[in-house]
Parts: sequence; structure tokens; C-alpha cells
Amino acid sequence: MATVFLGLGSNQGDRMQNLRMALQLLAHEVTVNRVSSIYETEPVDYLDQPWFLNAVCQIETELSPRETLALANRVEQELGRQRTVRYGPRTIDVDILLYDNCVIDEPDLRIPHPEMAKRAFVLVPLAEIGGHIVHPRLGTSVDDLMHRLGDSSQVRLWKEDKVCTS
Ligand code: PH2
Ligand code: MG
Ligand code: MG
Repeated sequence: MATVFLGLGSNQGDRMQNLRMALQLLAHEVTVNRVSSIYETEPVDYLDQPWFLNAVCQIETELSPRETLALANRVEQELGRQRTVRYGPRTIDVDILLYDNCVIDEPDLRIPHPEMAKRAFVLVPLAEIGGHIVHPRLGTSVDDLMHRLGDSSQVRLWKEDKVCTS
């Protein structure tokens, strides 16, 4: 059984619903153990796009890294993701951040996620559910990576407006 951390992001359509649906689809195939809070985050890399909702979940699975990638891609397709601009807007992005202590460097599959250590929108939710996890390439915990982080882009806890009818 592998313990895997997935990053989820959405900045098109009903962002919250997209995250919920992605988690539901994942839960059909793997055990979703923990889900971070949802954060509203300023776009990075490609700046001219709407703010994202981001979260991280921890799953347990018998799927191999490549099978987990196929599952992530399937969830993206089912939620109607169109691949247009690299780093650009998307209904849903499902990224493998960490897969046990695996280090994989293949053209279409890089684990740990090559960008994770420099992204606040990944490290803030990841630290919430896996701060003690050690990045297998850098040998540094997620908590420490967060403290050393140079990314000043905004990451705010997202509170849904709840309409109370009772
Ligand atoms: N994903 C990207 C590029 N930029 N910015 C934020 N805030 N959140 C994301 O999930 C994100 C991004 C490419 O995957
Ligand atoms: Mg991504
Ligand atoms: Mg992706």
C-alpha cells in the first residue's frame, strides 16, 4: 500500500464543486484518508488568469505511480479539462506531489512534483496534513520547506458563504 499526496487546483467554473467532484471520483478508486482545508490562491507562473482554489489530499492505494497518474488524468478528463495554455486556466488539475519515498524522473512522470518545493499554494495545504513528511529528493520536511519558502504569492483560507436556512 502506498501513501500518496495529490495536489488539486481549479480556477474555472464552479471551483468548489470541481474540487468536490474530483475527490469523489478519486474516492471510487483509492482510499482518501485526509483532505486539507481549501485555499484561495493567487495564480503563479501564468499570472493573467483567475485565482485558484487549491487543496491537497492524502490517499492510500495499491496503484503504481503510473497507474496513479492515469487515474489523475482520468479525473481531469471526466471533469472536462481542456489542455490549452501551459500553466493556464483549468477546471481541475490533479498532480501527484509525493508517492511514498519514490523519486521518478521520466519525461511524463516526475515525482516528487518538480515545482512543489517553491509553491506556497502546494506547501501551505500540504503542511496542514503532512508537515512532517520528508521530501525524498531534498531531504527536508514539508514544514521546513515552508519556512524557507521564497514564494510571496497569496494563499488564503477559503471560507464558503454558507446560507443558513434553518
Ligand atoms: N497551477 C498551475 C500554475 N499556477 N497557481 C495557483 N495559485 N494554483 C495552481 O494550482 C496553479 C497555479 C499549473 O499547474
Ligand atoms: Mg499543477
Ligand atoms: Mg497537472
